[in-house]
Amino acid sequence: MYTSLTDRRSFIKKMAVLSAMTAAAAMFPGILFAEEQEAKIPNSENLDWKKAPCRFCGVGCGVLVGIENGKAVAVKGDPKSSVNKGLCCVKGYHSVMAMYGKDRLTKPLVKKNGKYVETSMQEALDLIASKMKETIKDYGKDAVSIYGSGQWTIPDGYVASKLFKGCIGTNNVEANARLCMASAVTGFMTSFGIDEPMGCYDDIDHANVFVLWGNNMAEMHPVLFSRILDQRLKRGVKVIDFATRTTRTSMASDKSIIFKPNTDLAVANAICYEIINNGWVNKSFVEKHCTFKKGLTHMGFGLEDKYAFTDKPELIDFEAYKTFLKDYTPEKVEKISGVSAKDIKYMASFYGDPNQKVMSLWCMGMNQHTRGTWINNLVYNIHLLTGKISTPGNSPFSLTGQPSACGTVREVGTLTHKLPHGVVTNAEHRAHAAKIWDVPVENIDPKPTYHTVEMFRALDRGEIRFMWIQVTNPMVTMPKLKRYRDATKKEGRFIVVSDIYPTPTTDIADVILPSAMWVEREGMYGNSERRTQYFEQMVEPPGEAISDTWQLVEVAKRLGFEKQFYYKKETHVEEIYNEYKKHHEGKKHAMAPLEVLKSQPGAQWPYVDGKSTKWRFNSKYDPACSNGEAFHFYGNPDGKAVIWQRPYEHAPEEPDNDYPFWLNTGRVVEHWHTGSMTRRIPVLHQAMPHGYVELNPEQAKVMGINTGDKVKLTTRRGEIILPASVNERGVPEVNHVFVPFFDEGMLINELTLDAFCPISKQPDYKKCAVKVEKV
Ligand code: MGD
Ligand code: SF4
Ligand code: MOS
Repeated sequence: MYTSLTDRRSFIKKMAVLSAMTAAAAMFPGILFAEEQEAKIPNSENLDWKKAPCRFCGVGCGVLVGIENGKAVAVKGDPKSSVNKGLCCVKGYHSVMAMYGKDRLTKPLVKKNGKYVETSMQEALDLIASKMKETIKDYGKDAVSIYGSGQWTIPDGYVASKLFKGCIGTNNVEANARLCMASAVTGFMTSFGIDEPMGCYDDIDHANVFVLWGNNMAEMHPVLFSRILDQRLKRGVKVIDFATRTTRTSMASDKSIIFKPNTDLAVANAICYEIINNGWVNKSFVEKHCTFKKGLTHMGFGLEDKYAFTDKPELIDFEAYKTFLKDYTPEKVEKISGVSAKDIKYMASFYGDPNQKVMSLWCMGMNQHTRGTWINNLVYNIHLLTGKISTPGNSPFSLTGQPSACGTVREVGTLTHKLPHGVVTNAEHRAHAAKIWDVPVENIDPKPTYHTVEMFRALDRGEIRFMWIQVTNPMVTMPKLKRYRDATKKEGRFIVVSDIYPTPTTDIADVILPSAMWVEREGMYGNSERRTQYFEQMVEPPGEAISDTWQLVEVAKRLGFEKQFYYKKETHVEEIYNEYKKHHEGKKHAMAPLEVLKSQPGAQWPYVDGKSTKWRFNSKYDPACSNGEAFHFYGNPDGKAVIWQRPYEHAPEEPDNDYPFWLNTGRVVEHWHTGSMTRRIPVLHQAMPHGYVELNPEQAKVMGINTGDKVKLTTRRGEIILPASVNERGVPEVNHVFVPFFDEGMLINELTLDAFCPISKQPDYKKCAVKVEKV
């Protein structure tokens, strides 16, 4: 029996090494650690090497895991993987160590009189099922919910969706990818009518110019960034970093351009203005393949409960769009954005030059944005106006944060409005899913319920009474955390948490289930380039830990859905994948057979006639194109892509006299999100032992703040004290600060704002107003 799981976490704090920041500063993603890892394994040829996708980020590197006496002891990059060609980053190389932290959860724990008591798995599952039944009886089916993850394997997310949407009949299914990729999804849906990138990582080998739209690739997508730097050595390509803060990416780029928060909207419009004004429009492409639309504006930020918004798109013509752009001349936008007209013209010149192949890359800078859908649309506009899309090297490319945000959340559809391959609001899609799920079609509710922020608000209000949280740590990662943490603790709420380690989220659980992670079980992930990758079970999970899929299937059976969850084999994965594949049949989205995924480092959907598709919407590569033209944007009924008129608008909270700084937050290369795994890997923990606040060096000097000094940050939502970091990792602008979110001891989300993009419902973690004081 444990009186407090927090005690079990205290060893992390003891491991902190003060001088380790210097070690981290000397380390560059990739390369260095390859040698170190090899050196550690004298008999690497005696190990049994098995292939898997990396556990951590959405790049989805292929790795080989070295097994010795039933233990995973080493990792190397899989030279056969076209993603990483044998390379890994520091997290990948040390990933197996994440399984062997001393305080793994090994037994189900049930809270009794404020204390956690070990119980058997059978009893814990019985308790969960009976609580769910009771809640549904007392409060209705929409009082039970599941909050999952882009780190769910495809089978985990699939059975969750089938149980909640198909069997119980509630759309209370959400995942942390709402915090992460939702704006990318609505960007794709509004511009192309179908989700996920048209291009692939091979674009890196073809492009001459790379424009990074607020994407610290050197730390967040290190292996892909290494591939870009490798192309620079080989072919002299150009890298332009367009961002609000100077990072390792800026330092490694050919040009760093800094803009004021939210004004990327204005700059993107100015680039389009330049393209049109200079006659650089690819007229035949635009005439054949594009339409122009505008939507509603000034629609607020979702700060109030039950906020609802539906856009009203309207067709416009090219002339109207041209007139709209007159407000966005480079000279006018210089005043808004702080980017010189010269630099705007410089960026536009690459997009406008028919001889340059341009790849635009982005991730959280554009997605965590209260106008996230818009900025995704605007970058597509640039590529559509110039026809630089869907061909090798001409590629607007939305990168993904998590290993299966695409595979599990977007493709399986674990969001309130989604179904595997479809949306709940469409009768045909419901019928199709119901047939495969073997449930009456009336079971599937045609109305979406709550997106993530609203789901936690509904828990607070008491509309939701039961929440099952799997593979995510929301008590660290929700914005405006206090409200949502207090919600979980209210009387009459029942929270189940499946995790592998104690976390601030297990701290608020009524039942904790120990999960088997990554290669302790079988599964698949889907990465940013539509690549589905399989991994087999390689080692035994500790104690009674078991896969999230199995936990869900066992509870489903207890709820009376034996028929729908009858799987012949103990591991279920093969049967579940084959069932899941049926949802995606057809040329637009077919998934590769399991045998193919087992035999090679993944395959890219649409997988048709035994082949992966590298470039979609281009009839040379994509078997789903059928209009007889070179390009076919078949996601939209008219076969065309949409160029959107979207204006620049302000962020919901900007610095003022009381809170004079911008607060920006994000990740660091060493740590995976909330650090629950990577902080248990000694070398990563020592390299980056605790959170900090980065300040502008000149301003820090004026304020008398040096690295290590204590600084108090205050927003309208809360305050925290952190050590300062000056001139170490990143360099913010004057009146800006940056704080990473990996340290559960310094919860930056106590301070962040829960405003979100009205279309995607994705919160903006990159912008709010903060006061900064030395203490
Ligand atoms: P993770 O640390 O990835 O963070 O937020 P989270 O998903 O909350 O949490 C994964 C959890 O799963 C960990 O507790 C880990 O121990 C557990 N786990 C690992 N493997 C398994 C398994 O196999 N089974 C189970 N059941 N559990 C497992 C990420 C989220 O954070 C994201 S995606 C984004 S993009 C947002 N970014 C962001 C930001 O930029 N700034 C701020 N301030 N907040 C942010 N929050 C969001
Ligand atoms: Fe893993 Fe991402 Fe690093 Fe590749 S870049 S090794 S997928 S964490
Ligand atoms: Mo969040 S999908 O990992 O960046």
